[in-house]
Amino acid sequence: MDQNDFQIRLRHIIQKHQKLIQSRNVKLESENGIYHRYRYPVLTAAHTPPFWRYDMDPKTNPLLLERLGINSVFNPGAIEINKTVYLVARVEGVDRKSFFAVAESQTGVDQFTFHEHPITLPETDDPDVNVYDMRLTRHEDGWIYGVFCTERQDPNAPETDTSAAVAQAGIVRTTDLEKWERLPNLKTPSLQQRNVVLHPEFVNGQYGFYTRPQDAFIEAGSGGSIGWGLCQDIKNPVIPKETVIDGRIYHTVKELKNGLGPPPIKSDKGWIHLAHGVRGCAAGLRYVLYLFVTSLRDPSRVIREPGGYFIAPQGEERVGDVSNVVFCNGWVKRANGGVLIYYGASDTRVHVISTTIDQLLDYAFNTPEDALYSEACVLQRNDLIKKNLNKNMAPHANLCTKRNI
Ligand code: M1P
Repeated sequence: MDQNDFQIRLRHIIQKHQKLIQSRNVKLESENGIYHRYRYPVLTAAHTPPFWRYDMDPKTNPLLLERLGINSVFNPGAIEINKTVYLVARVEGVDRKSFFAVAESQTGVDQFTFHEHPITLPETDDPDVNVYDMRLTRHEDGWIYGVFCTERQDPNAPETDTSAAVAQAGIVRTTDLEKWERLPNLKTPSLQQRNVVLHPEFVNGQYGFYTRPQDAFIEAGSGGSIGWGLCQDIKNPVIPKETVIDGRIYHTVKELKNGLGPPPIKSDKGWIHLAHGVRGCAAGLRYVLYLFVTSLRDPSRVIREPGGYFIAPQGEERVGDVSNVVFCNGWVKRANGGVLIYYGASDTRVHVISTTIDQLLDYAFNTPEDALYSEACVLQRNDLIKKNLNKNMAPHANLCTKRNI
């Protein structure tokens, strides 16, 4: 490639990236009245700046080859600061290692642009091999905390086992998303932790953490539910006692395991939580998102849990590195009562849905609970049908059916 071709191709790479990050999203018609999906993902591997991937010096890269490829961008933490939405995304290189990087947008639904450099995360004495899924909590103590999963090889695994891993909760804090202070990893009574979330307010003068205890790295074992514990000193974070607050239940969306998503949003009716529930099937694990509400007086007490999933993978969301997964660890409540929910699709890209606090509360308090048995589910549905037909609520509704013989 001569100098001219090199420059033409480089310009093309940069212009293509520019076009992508300047493109607008399209709000789609709501299919359920609860939220709106958007046509395009808000972050993908292609959104990462080309200068993170290419050596742009014709002397050292005369063929203009990609040197450090990016595989995927997913599962971001989210926060709004001065009307700008910031995502701290999980960016995964082609070497499988994840790191964190900040992208920002004024609209929150499109034009997300990465900051110049990814986050250089300070280490503890025992360095992380892999880090992912940061939850951002604006705490009433004045700091913005990032709680993430830190993973390393299991030191107790037999020498022949090169994949056994230990996952723990790492903690950083910042005031500007630029300078990050690393605190010690959270200590809990469990062997492994993932999906740990810091509650935004003090509870009985202590820091409250939602946890997800598990025995092994992939299998939850005796853990796998959403737990809760209090910690006295955030600089020496220890949870002496962990209690399950939202357990796994047979033949529900959270049969195999579950884990809390972003920090809860406070509303006048309770703390609104979004979580992921996992079930196993012939195609592997299926991850969906579900919602529940906890008490304002005691954020560890579930007061309402609608049955079923809130959102499940759809269309292209179903396909990716780990297919059939939606996973959320970031949402923002906007000043007008709107809520933007960011979710990773199949461990590959980030999508957004928009809704409002009113819609979430209506959904939470008026959607029936899981009736747990097929027969009970039919009765539940028949109640709805009877109500609609008796009261002639929807005069055109019976056009959709034939009368029973
Ligand atoms: O691959 C699906 C998800 O698996 C893990 O979540 P959990 O601990 O609940 O199984 C995480 O690695 C998450 O990042 C990933 O999206």
